[in-house]
Amino acid sequence: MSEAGGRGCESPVPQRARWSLVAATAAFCLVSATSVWTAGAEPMSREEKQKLGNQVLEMFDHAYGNYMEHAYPADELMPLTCRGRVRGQEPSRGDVDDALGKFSLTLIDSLDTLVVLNKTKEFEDAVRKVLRDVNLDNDVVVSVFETNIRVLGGLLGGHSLAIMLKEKGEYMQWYNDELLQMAKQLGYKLLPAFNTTSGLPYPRINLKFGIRKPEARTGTETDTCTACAGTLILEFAALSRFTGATIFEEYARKALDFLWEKRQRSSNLVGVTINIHTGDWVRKDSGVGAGIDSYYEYLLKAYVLLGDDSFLERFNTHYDAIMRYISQPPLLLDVHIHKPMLNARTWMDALLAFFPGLQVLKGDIRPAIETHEMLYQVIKKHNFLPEAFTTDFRVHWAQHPLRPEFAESTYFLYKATGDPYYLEVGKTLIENLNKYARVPCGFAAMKDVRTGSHEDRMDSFFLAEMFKYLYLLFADKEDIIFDIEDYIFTTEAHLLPLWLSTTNQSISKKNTTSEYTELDDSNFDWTCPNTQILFPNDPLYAQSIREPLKNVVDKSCPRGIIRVREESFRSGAKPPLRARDFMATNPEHLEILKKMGAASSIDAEDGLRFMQEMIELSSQQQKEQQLPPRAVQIVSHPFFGRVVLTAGPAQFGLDLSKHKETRGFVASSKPYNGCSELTNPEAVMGKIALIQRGQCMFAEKARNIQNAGAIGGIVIDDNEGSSSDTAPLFQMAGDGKDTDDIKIPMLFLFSKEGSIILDAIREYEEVEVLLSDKAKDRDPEMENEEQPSSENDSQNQSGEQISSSSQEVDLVDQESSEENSVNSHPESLSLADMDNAASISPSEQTSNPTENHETTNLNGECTDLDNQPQEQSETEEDSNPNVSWGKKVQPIDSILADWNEDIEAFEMMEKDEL
Ligand code: DMJ
Repeated sequence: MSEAGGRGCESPVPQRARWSLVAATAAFCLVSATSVWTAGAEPMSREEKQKLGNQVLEMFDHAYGNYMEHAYPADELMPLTCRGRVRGQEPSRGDVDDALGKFSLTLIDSLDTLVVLNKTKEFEDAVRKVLRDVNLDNDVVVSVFETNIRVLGGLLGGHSLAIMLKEKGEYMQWYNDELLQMAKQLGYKLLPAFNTTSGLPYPRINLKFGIRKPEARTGTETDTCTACAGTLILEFAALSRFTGATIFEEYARKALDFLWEKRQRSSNLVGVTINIHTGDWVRKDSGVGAGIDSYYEYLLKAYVLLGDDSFLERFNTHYDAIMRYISQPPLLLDVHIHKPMLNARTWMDALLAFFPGLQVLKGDIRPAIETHEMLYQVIKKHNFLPEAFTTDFRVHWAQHPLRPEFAESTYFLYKATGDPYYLEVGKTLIENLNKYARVPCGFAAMKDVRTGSHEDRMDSFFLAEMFKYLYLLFADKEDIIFDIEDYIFTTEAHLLPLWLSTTNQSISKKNTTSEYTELDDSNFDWTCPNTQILFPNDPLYAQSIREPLKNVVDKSCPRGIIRVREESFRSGAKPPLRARDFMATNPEHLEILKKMGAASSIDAEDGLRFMQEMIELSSQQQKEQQLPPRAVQIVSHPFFGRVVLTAGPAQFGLDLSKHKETRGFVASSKPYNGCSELTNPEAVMGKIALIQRGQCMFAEKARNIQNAGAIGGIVIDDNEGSSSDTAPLFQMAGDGKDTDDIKIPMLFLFSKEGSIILDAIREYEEVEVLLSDKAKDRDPEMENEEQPSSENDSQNQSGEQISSSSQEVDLVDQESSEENSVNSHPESLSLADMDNAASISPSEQTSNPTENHETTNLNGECTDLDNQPQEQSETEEDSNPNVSWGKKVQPIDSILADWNEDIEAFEMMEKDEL
């Protein structure tokens, strides 16, 4: 353990006194570097920083203002249809909806952001609204985790800043701990979730009926995610220490203690999901992203906030394991807890973008800079961080729900290094948000970062976190009305005061004394990061770390960076059979397969990996069959390209991926189904015709509108309420005849997306759209005209909305939309087919269809291959849900089914080893 502490860490401090000092120093160490930095990237002027800060304020106003005007008291804003998302009134989105408890989620999540952004008056109004309107006793089943981090955290953050303001003597003079009382009420509502023998909470709870009552409609779950059970301590301990009711901190500690006990002892890693009754790991893969992320975050921050050394010891133990097994700079790749040298995945999820920020708090700056740089390059490629991306930086899951993690890490890295490079990064984030996510009624999540299409969704964390971190990034001390260093950020960026470390400590003393005597200090890193030592006489430190990674994303070739196991270098040994190379017709391969698991532990390990790769490959194959969506971008006033709808292509007509986009005004065809010669050719001539799905083949519709002079067509689903949010896209198939005569482009929109265009026509009459394979940048002139640069302008902007009154989206439940959805991939390639595709290397075959396929040429450079996979298709007849789909049996599925037994055997083997 080094004692190289910064100011405040220099001399050994008695343990008890250290509790409060630790909290203060952790924050202190983050601020000191900003003044150290003197060179590197071009410094940003104070004016420029202020301009960007003001831009963040204006953007917040646009998001918050539209939520308050069009959605409140609903939980969230639906920015495309400009209305509130009320649970039960929209098609279910599954688990995502468990954050919605009919408690005005976005308002509560935004409370402390208002104060950070210096909107004290608005904060005062917002608190009054929460106290007046919010009901925490709804008959709704909510996620314990989300309710804790967003609502309990939001109330506590609001309370923390309310008492700070009250003490200052100007605002909130009337405030009498009312938010805290609400928080306590909510805390008690969550406690029944902990009624398990393990002490791990149930993942869901009914706010009115708890867990056990028959009306609760929950309590049968057996599993929860590690982060779900391990991300409670900050809010629960703060609640205990604010109120003196110790039970909350006790329960959260118990859950953490249990997780710690259950860590895999040889790797010191935890799995993604755990059985809340038995404590068995249900998913044994382990990373720092989805499902685990904030468990690690809360161990370190619990130490900072509560000054309890046992949390630091746990964190450091896990951190060592993470750096040993998961960190493969600049990548962070999931592994198996029992076999940590085995990668569990070939892709990373966007949630791990918080990790560099946590590494800064830990004081491990180098890998933080590396991972952050890699993530930034992925962002530069796709404008946003896709929900998941492969080790060779292709899109794996294309959505982006405006997550704040990358902005969070950018802020912490700037605080630690003072390197203006991170200000430029923040500027890019702001530009991209305004350019691609801003819609007239708020900011819309990206449905597909490749096409730029939107989803009717603006999550509350966008207001709780994104604007806070972006504003703080550009703010100087005097721009914030309180000292941010006196607070710690929860995982939802809510602010809790560090003085809690010395308040009501009885619980921590009670729970931790015995453990202290057993602590192994050798693993302790007691020091806080000292930026003077991190950047000794070298202000170019961060830049020198980034430099070698400059082109890591652009120059990467498929699968280039994945770790090669040491064993594969065993001299003389044959490299293990990889799933991507497997040929079912190759007897040698079959022989190797048979041996796996039988001969030696190395073979068994190869076997296990092989199975995992097969599963991975299978799911990748399935993904590849999902077709590249197209985009319908509304370009006329007041949209100006800001609303982008996800559309399905056609197997006939102009291929938009190969040709320039088609732009034109839209007109409804008559008859609307387009199944006979149009009676209104003058209306559709030179325009893009809107046609309703049904009654005849897609190709027939295309011919009819083409004959009437249309330059393109959009088929709108007749299944009311259907949406690309809940049903997979398909491509419109021909009619079995030669379709070469169809020259115009045809796209398909589900009903919900289609109704956005129909509503726009009702409201604005002239609606112009762009049909393309990827949303185009907006016209800069229009951009200037429409994009207010000052706070005041934002009101004008939000005045121009898509009217929600005419928008009627019928309710469809998840089940029925799933029934209608297309699950089969009739034209998918089997493994054997892939082997025959001799000109394409195995790694290329796993590429995503809409990405450029890169391979290495003789010069070692990456070149593009354009390898269009076959796509899923639907004809008009296919669309009848009663007609069964001709599913072609996929050899890989049957192979996997045969191997299920083997997989179980491998799992047993793993258990036996424990
Ligand atoms: C937030 O709600 C929290 O940061 C949480 O820990 C995980 N991520 C979401 C936003 O992406």
